[in-house]
Amino acid sequence: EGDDGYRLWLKYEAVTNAPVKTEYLRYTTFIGRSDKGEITQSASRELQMGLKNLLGKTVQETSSSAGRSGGILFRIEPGAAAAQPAEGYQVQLSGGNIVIVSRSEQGILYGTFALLRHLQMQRPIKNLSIASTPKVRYRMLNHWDNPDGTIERGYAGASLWKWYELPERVDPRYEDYARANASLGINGTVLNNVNASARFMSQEYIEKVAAIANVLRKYGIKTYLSVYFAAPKTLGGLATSDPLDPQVRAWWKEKVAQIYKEIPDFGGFLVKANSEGEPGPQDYGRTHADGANMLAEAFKAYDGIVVWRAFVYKADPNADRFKAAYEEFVPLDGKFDPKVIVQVKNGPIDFQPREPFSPLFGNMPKTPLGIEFQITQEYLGFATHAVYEAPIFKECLDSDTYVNGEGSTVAKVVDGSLHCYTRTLMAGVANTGNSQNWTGHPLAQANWYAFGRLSWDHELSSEQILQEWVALTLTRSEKASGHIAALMLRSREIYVNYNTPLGLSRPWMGVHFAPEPWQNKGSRPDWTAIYYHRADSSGIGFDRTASGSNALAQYKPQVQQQWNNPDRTPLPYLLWFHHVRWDQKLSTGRSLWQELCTRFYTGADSVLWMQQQWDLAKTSLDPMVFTDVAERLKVQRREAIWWRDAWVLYLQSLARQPIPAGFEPPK
Ligand code: GCW
Repeated sequence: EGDDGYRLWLKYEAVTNAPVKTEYLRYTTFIGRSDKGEITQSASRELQMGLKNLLGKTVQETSSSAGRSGGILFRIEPGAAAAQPAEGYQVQLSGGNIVIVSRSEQGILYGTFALLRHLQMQRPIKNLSIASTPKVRYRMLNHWDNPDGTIERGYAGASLWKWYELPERVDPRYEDYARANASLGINGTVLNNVNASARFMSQEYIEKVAAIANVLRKYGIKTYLSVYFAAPKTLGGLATSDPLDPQVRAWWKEKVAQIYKEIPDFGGFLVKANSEGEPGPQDYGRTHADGANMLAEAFKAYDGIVVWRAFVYKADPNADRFKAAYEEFVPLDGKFDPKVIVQVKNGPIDFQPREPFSPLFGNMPKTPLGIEFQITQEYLGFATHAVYEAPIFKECLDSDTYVNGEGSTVAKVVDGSLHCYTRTLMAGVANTGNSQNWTGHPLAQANWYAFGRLSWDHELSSEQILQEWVALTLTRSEKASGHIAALMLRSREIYVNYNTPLGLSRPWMGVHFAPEPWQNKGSRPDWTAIYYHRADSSGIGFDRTASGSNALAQYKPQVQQQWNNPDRTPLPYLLWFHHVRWDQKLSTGRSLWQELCTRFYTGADSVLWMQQQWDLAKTSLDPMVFTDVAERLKVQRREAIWWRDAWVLYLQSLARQPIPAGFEPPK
């Protein structure tokens, strides 16, 4: 019987090492829990289930643990370390017990998962001392799930949410979903697509949503909804959806009240407005702030928030899409209601394999800016290519904006420390679906894991997170983990090499996963390939310096200096900012054309190396997982060649240069 991947990183496999097991048995004779909360109840249940599997033992819960030792105690101390976020926790040895301390029930739950992680990794209990607090307050998944069960840019099956059978039937999988998220510290989820259906605002759907919220609540997760800005008109029958219209405002107020009646801890709204054809306040000559503030007003009496996306760009062939969000949003800094968080994609364009950080970070000091990452692999090979994304997230978070001098990283903007705001948010576009293993590609589970862990603590390293995930999910063999870690840590760079080397980007239309660099027609000028790469007979790349679109001017001078001179621009960013001649010599000693070819070819060939690494781990892996990944790597190899050849053949028609020696020309 093989592992179908359903249990993710919560497998709780039996501890077989005798001394470790003996130590664990000594500290797990009871669970001491005196409060009656439903979140600590989940924690206790998880612990019981975990210990049952890890140690083969049934552990009873008791409310009277005074004077006893050898157990695990939950201790809620509302006054403790009041300066710390309530969700933080400490797990340590005290009086012969393992004690999990927090100000809140949620913190106890997170501490419990930290302890279970510790036990799964078979670390010693002697000297046990784990303390952690989240750096970001709203740690959310965004599902792009539609009411008909499809998922926009989803590659792991259909939606987890079975709207047709809700609210009566509550799929047990919702609880496993909640457990997985809570184990990472995720505390919010937006159930539906930002290209939102107004249907979610109907009483019928609010009741369905409430049934899911009832499950998630037990794990400290709040439920949010994406809203269709024109709902007052389409659903409410009003003549307008103008945010300054009193009737419209009253409609939203009423709607929010209706939601809170069913979901008393409702999280709030996520809004995509005036973006890619979605309606919004600009339809009525109003601003994003007018729209967001109207919704914020409807939440006045409640805890909920409004998350307003900054993903906007107009279909202007002469404009640079790179600059659009900054141009629309920076003038609104300071105009948003305190209940609003503006959610910004990590890069200025659209979840490309590599992007510079969005210039909005640091340039709206009076507005809480949340960051949006994409976990689902829209531009990263769907669910067939192995791409470990933590390095993408980290690269952005660690980028220095220089807004308050050196060290003003994106992470410090996002965690609020730079501009002193407390409503901080990190969102990830989910890669989950109803595939048995949740994410389609078994290794894509690591991306969900990495996002969650980073949303809690962005200082964790990609390596550290990966090591954890591999040990919890795939194998504890050191040798095998070494091969898997090598493969995964290099996977993003390899993908970039065969897909978009040297700072190319490819957010064009079509199926979003077919190499069509020649595509020059689309329903909008900025929905073509040539708009982005600007290849011609002289060279390739988008000039964003003063001689071009001057998008660079949106960054602080220190950042501009990194990228404004083609001779000094680091190669990974070169074509993001410069149109470079084919025969231009680069720092590698090769011409641009030769360098591009070298990257396409070595990138595609590196997939062979990935296959070798995976094969070397074989004997330590579950056969089902091994085969699944091995077969996907074969597809990846084939498609890497497909990408390479498409680019090389197309670019060769412009560059008119031979394929460098040593590389076999495409057939
Ligand atoms: O990346 C693009 C996607 C759209 C998506 C949009 C967005 C939900 O191709 O599918 O729509 O971004 O983020 O709004």
